[in-house]
Order: sequence, then C-alpha cells, then structure tokens
Amino acid sequence: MKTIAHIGFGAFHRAHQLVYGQELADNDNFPWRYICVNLNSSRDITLLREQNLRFSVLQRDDNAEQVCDVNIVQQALHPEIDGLDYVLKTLSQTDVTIISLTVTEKAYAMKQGFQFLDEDFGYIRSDIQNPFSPRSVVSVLANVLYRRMIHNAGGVSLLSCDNIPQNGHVLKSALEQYIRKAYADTVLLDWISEHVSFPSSMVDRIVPAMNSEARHLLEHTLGHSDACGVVCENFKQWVIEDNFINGRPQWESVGCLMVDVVAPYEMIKLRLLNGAHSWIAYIGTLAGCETVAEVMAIPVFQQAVKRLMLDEQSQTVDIPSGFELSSYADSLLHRFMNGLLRHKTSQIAMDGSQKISQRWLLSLKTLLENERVCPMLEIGIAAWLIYLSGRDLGGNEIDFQDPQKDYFRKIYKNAQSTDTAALTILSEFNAFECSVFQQAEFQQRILKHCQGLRSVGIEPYVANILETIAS
Ligand code: CS2
Repeated sequence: MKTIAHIGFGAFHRAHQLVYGQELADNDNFPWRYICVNLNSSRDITLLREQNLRFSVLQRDDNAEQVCDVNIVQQALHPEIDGLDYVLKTLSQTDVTIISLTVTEKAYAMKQGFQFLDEDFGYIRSDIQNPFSPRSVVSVLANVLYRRMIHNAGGVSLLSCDNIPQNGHVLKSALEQYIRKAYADTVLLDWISEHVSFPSSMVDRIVPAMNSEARHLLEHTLGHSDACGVVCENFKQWVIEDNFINGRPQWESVGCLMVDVVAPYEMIKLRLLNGAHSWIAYIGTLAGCETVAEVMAIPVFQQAVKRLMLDEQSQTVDIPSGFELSSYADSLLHRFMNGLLRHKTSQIAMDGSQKISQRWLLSLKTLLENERVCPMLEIGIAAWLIYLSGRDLGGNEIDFQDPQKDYFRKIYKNAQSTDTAALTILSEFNAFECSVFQQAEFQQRILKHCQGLRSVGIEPYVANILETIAS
C-alpha cells in the first residue's frame, strides 16, 4: 500500500486533506495510508494515539451539519516520542510516495516575498551546521531526501498545502537554497531534479482553532469526547497541480480539481479570501470584535470588505474561464458571516509579517503602479501597523503573535511616537522593499489612515472613507 506522510497534524489538516482522504476511503477508492507527523508540540500526536488514531470532524453551516469519522491514519509520530531517527527513517521508506505539508507560512523560512532562505529564522542556521540532526521543517525534508537518495527509495512528491503563492515552487526553492548551504556538494540537488516533484496546491476551508465551546458542541453531537476532533464549515476546496512523480490518489473523484496550473485559483483565494480575512482580523481586533462573524455583522465593515474584494483585489487577478468572481465574493461574505463558527480575529491576525505580502502587498503594488486608488488595502496596512504596537486604541494589550515580534516591539519602544514607528516599519521592513512603497506620498497616506483610525475611531473612520469614495 502506498503511503502519504503528512507533516503538520493541525486542525486544518484534519478538517481538509484527511476528510478528502476519508471520503475516498468511504467510496472504497483509497488504497493509501496516512502517516501523520508533528515536529513542534507532541501533544496532539499523543492524544491521537490515545484515541487509536481516530477522530471526527463536525462540518456545519446554517443549512447542514455532517460528521466525518476519520480512520485512515495508520501511524502518528513525533521525534520526541519516537526518536528523530525513526521519524526520518519512516519518511524515507519506499512506500512513502507523497509527503504533504501544512506547517504555516513561517516554517518555509523564506523572506522577501518567499524568495530567499532566511538563515536567521528558527533552527535554520544551526541545521546548516548539523544537517544530519535536523530540527526545522526544511532541513528535515532535506535529510529525508538525502536518505532516500542513499537508499534508492524512489521518487516522492512534496505537496505543499500552505497559503503561499506557488507553494510548491517556494518549497523547492527553500530546499535548494538550504541544501546548497548545508550539504557539501550538489549530488543531492541532482538527485532531487530527477526524483522529486513539487506540486503546488490551493487549499480552502475555514477551520477555527478549537475552543471549549466547540469541544462541548462536538462532544454533544458525537455523544463522547474527542480530543483530536475539529469543528469547521461545510465548504471545502482543493485545487492541485497534477504533477506527481510516483502516483497519487484519485482526488478528483471526491471533488478536487486536478489542474496544470494552480496559480490563478491560488491568487484569487489568497487575495480575496485571505486578503479579506487579514483585513477583518486587524480592523476587527482594533474595533474590539472577537470573531470574524462579529466584524461582518457591522454593515460598514461588510461594505468595506466587499469593496476590498471587488474594487481592489479582484482588479489584480487573472480569472480562469467559467469562474464567476462576483458570486465567489458573495459566497465568501456568506462564509465569513457563519456565526456557528467562532473564528477568532486574533487567530487570523497572527503571523502577519508572513502573510501581508501575498495577501495585500502584491496586489497593492500592481494597483499603485497603475495609479489606482486602494483605500481599503491601505487602511488594512494602517490597522496592521497599529496592531504591531501591541496595544489597541484604548491602550489595552493585544494578544500579538508574530515571528518578528521582537523586531516590531523594539521599533515601537525606541520610536518617539507611534507615527515614527509606523514610518520606520514602512521604510525598513523587507516586505515593503519596493519603490512604490518607498514613495513619500504612499507612506503619508498610510500615516493619515493610522491617525484617522486612532482619532475618529475604527468604524466611523472606515464609514467616512467609504462615503468619500462614493461621493
Ligand atoms: C486564515 C486562513 O488564519 C488565517 O490566516 O486566513 O487560515 C483561512 O481561514 C483559510 O486559508 C481558509 O481556507
């Protein structure tokens, strides 16, 4: 039996790729097994083992509620429990022909719009010195490929399922840059070019982090507790580049789209869905809204999100034939309003330094270069800059999480005012390294939005801007 090994047994993987796999298995069309690996906390792996590798996914919206019982995981591993060598050995077995990933943007350890390996990130520098005791995701994968080469273990497809544009290319580039630094020669790179493929994929499903309310609901629905179970929306989508070097499941038979080029789907999803999500997250956090649905219940914000999607972001995407952009935007608004899910603004706001480039800045750059006005994108940036101060408008601390937190903290601490801190970030932070963002007019507009949001208040300020645009 062929095996998919997956790195990142988080809520999203459980509710997305494992549900697709389970649907195939339920149709007797899944001659594959899953091995799930975590490299960060071992807690979820322990819990999964305690429940015999089974768990359930409750999928719900206003119209329907359905449970998927997942039983296709055959092994769950963690280096702290099983030993690093055993994990690496398992991933290097011949029957593992796909290794998929949901590890979030930062684990790719790339900077400047995912172009260059960030050697200062996490364990990368120490892994470059000790590539045979890897700790970071990229170096674990490099080590697995090295072992596969030595043992002639055959081809493998590395399938990225993270919200990064051209995620397959980014993964390949991260690995190549790392291997060039960590390994003495190019033998491994030559082997990779013949034996490894890097399909890109666009994944979509709203899966809030579990909280006690969701756990109770799940327990009530199932009639028993489930420490690994998740609650998510009914909608799901997976568009996959059909570029597998050593076989793949028949994902198309459960509704996945197998395509030659994923980029257009990915761009639409990243800019409209994720771009709107980040906007909702920062504006919502500053406005004191705890969830996405709460933000969307405020008409001004709903109107602003619609404007962001249809008048700004959608002007920058290529639309695949047959794709209905306005009904896509409507369906996104509907999904964001799903009050049955408590999708926290603080969850989406996390790791913004890794997200805003693909969600906002690439489209903003295109729009500005074409002399288009983009108030909603610019207000989003202003809200993010205020969020980075670590305080909301009332001066209360924000639960602020970002891999660059220390860097932003230091800027705010050393700056004479919040405005100078915001200006320093706009001038120095690598995501803004582009001439349009370095122009004084752009930076002044953002500062004006920061001041407006602070002095007028979030909702009235956004309302004023919407009114000005309309008039
Ligand atoms: C969200 C995504 O947390 C975030 O950044 O924007 O996880 C989003 O819910 C998914 O991409 C939806 O498919």
